[in-house]
Amino acid sequence: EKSKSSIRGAFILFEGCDRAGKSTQAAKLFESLDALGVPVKLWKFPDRTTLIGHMIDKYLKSGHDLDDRAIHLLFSANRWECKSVMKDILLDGTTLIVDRYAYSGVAYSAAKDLELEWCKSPDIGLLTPDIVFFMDMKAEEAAKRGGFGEELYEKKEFQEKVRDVFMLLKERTWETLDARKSVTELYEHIGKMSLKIIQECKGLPLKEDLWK
Ligand code: Z5A
Ligand code: MG
Repeated sequence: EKSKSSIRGAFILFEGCDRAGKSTQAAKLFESLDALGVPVKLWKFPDRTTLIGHMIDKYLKSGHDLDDRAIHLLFSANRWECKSVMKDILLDGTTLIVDRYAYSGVAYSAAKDLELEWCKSPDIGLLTPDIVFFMDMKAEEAAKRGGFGEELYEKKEFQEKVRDVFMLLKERTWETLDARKSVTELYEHIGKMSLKIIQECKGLPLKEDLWK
């Protein structure tokens, strides 16, 4: 058993469609918290470093024909295999910045017309983020940014469907941000909000009730 210090880290999540700037903001937040001496780690899903992550990586890069439900369950399994390590990190007092999570899992699969409730069910009971920065932008505009179209899901019409599902998943922990703003302008808000959440989470129990 881990020693339970009363001060835990915050679970800060970045979600959104492709090229919305999630990884850019996650890295920026990591650097500035780290520079402030806040214990912090950065995590990305899919976590392509694990065995399951390797399968997902292969699927995304090759467009390898895999049953939609099977790949959905692999993305979810990839989160479950990381849960206990993420939990230990947070309970140790380290803030975790996560780049994509179960909301992406549901959004991309439901956009392939799998039932929303079915898509949510394998992730029920995962760690619950304390705040979700939802980077919102139309696929049309995101497509103008670099690197669009290299992987399987990077098609405009599909990304619009993904965005529609994301909208259905909004909860009160969500902060919707206009992802068309400049990196600096977005970060000003994200940095401030994150420091506030980190303070608020201290002493609060860690939640493991995603979608319960
Ligand atoms: N997927 C799934 O199906 N199920 C799941 O459970 C999970 C994921 C977890 C791979 O994800 C795929 O997996 C993804 C969802 C699916 N499919 N798609 N599409 P990924 O996270 O590995 O995807 P990615 O290829 O790394 O792209 P991304 O994460 O979507 O991009 P981003 O992180 O949001 O954007 P970025 O890399 O920070 O920025 C993109 C570009 O825009 C870059 O050139 C930046 O310099 C630029 N940028 C960033 N911010 C700005 C602003 N504010 N202004 C102008 N330009 C900017
Ligand atoms: Mg990214």
